[in-house]
Amino acid sequence: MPLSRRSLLQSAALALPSLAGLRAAPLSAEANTTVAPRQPVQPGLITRQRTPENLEFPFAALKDWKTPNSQFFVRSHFYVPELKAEDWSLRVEGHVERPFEIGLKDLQQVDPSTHTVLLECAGNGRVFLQPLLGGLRWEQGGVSNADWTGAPLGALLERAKVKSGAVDVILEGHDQKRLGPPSPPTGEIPFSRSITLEKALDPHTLLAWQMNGEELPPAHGYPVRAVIPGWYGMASIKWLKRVIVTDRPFDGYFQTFNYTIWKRPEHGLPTLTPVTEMDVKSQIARPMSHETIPAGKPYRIFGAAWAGQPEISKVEISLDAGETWSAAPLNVKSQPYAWRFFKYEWTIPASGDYTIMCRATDARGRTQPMQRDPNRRDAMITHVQPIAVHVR
Ligand SMILES: Nc1nc2c(c(=O)[nH]1)N[C@H]1C(S)=C(S)[C@@H](COP(=O)(O)O)O[C@H]1N2
Ligand SMILES: [Mo]
Repeated sequence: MPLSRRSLLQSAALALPSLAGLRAAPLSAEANTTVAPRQPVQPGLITRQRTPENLEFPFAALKDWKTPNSQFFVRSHFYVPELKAEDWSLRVEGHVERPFEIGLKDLQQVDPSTHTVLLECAGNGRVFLQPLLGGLRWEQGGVSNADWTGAPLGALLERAKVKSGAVDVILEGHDQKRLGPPSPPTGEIPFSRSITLEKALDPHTLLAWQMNGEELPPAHGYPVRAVIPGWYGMASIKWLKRVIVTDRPFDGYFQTFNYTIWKRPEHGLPTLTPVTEMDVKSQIARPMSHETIPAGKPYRIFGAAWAGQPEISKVEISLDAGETWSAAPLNVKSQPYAWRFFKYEWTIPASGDYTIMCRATDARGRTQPMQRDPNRRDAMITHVQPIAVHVR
């Protein structure tokens, strides 16, 4: 019996609720999971951890030489302390003749200066380690570059009159926590790190209250943080509380249990050594890994290189997985402690799969290695990374 138009519509309408039910099923299953999907708290940043909030700069979108504050990567171990500028003060003490305390207004009168300084987390690129290790799994974006305005730490140490025999300067943050296994010390410990007295007296070493001309955002250390140019990020203590001068090297948690690499001094015995100065490194922002790019058109490879204090003198590109290398033109803009952009106009020969690499050399003659040095444990990840692309 042929169905009338009307009964067809009726049967379609009857079918609808069951269809809708089918579609709804996976959605409600998702809603039942313990962690509901949320929007990133900082749009434009990649979430690596929600609590505490650890956020990666989207390196593939690299454009600005100075990273906007809203895109600057965030690395916080414990939490973001809620501090008020009016109540904040810093204590300078330890192996000094005249310990003192200073508030923000007075600190801002101490020879303010502005420097562009790149910060890179010592674990940037950790996701590329084989085998994978503990710690945050950064891809390429545990790095950013900004202007910092602050007082030179050296001027404060001068005021405190450092006693002879001083070697280290401990920087202590307001954030503190009872640490987990294995075998943590008792009680809460603040995030803290030491720098050498020599580094503390370097006129570029700042106690900063501004980032790119704005007051420090809470996540970046409000109201005052240290900026230790040329050292990996862990030394640039946020939410600064105390500066403690010592007459012996500091052996705190974050430079013994953590942020250390193996070195082999002359006697050959592996010696655990705190991570300090940055090594030379470069990264390709574009193309991205696994990007498909059109054949028969020129393609601009683009990225950044940095080495801490020494300037970048050369970046080379390989289009054949490291067999052959050619120099990539460097941006004119080059400054110690900041990154330098490079680009390379690639005339794509034919469709197929290509493995692109970059490697930088700095003014000290250091070049990125092809192989990972396992003595570096989970830090200082600078070996050359392959970017696989598909051309068609
Ligand atoms: N007080 C405090 N300072 C800190 C940290 C922290 O967790 N607490 N993290 C350090 C690490 S490991 C890095 S890489 C940088 C990151 O600075 P940012 O969050 O402003 O990018 O801050 C450093 N200073
Ligand atoms: Mo870090």
